[in-house]
Amino acid sequence: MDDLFAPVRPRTVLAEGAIWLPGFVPSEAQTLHQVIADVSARAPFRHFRTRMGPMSAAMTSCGACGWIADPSGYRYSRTDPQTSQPWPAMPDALRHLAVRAAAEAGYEGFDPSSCLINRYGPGAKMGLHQDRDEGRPEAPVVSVSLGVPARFSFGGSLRSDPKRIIDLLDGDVVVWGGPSRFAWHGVSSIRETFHQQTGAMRYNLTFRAINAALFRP
Ligand SMILES: O=C(O)CCC(=O)C(=O)O
Repeated sequence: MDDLFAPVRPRTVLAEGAIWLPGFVPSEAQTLHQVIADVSARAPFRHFRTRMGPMSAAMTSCGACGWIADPSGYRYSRTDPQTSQPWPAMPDALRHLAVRAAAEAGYEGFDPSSCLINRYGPGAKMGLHQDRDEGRPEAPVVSVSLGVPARFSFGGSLRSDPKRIIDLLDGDVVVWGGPSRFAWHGVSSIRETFHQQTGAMRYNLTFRAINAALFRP
């Protein structure tokens, strides 16, 4: 039975072009966990090493391009540098979810070519950043949260712009595009807590359309 006293979390416009859809995916959650396991069996989670050291979130990708980082910087690649193989194809369950969420937020015809899968353990975080390497500024970013909660900061196109701080729960989706496409955003350190399906972990799926011609191999 639903918890009658659970706070109502209405869909919320975070800024022009950016919308938070609380609890958008609960019925698909089981399938998504299986899909994450299948993708990571072929393209294992890893902590990319940047100039500042290893990233605290472990990552993998599926789709035509995957996001990668190394001491020379950040970019997309058509192959997984760890296996030298193309990234696993994006499973239909993921693609359909992203297309449906984008449409719900007003972005019809979203065609994601990359899904970055982040895995955060307790204490892992993601610093404030913009997504600006995709070469497809007209396409939104679709971000799906699974597992334990995360505190998400969402600002404007300047780093110094004021931020909205929201708690993302299992099944929440945030979509940003249009005037918010280059909004600064980040995730605070994940608190040690428990989720029935993911234990202490949080997973985030970030779907983006990429201009693959800009990236090789
Ligand atoms: O984990 C999140 O909610 C955000 C992830 C993110 O910003 C990214 O992967 O670029």
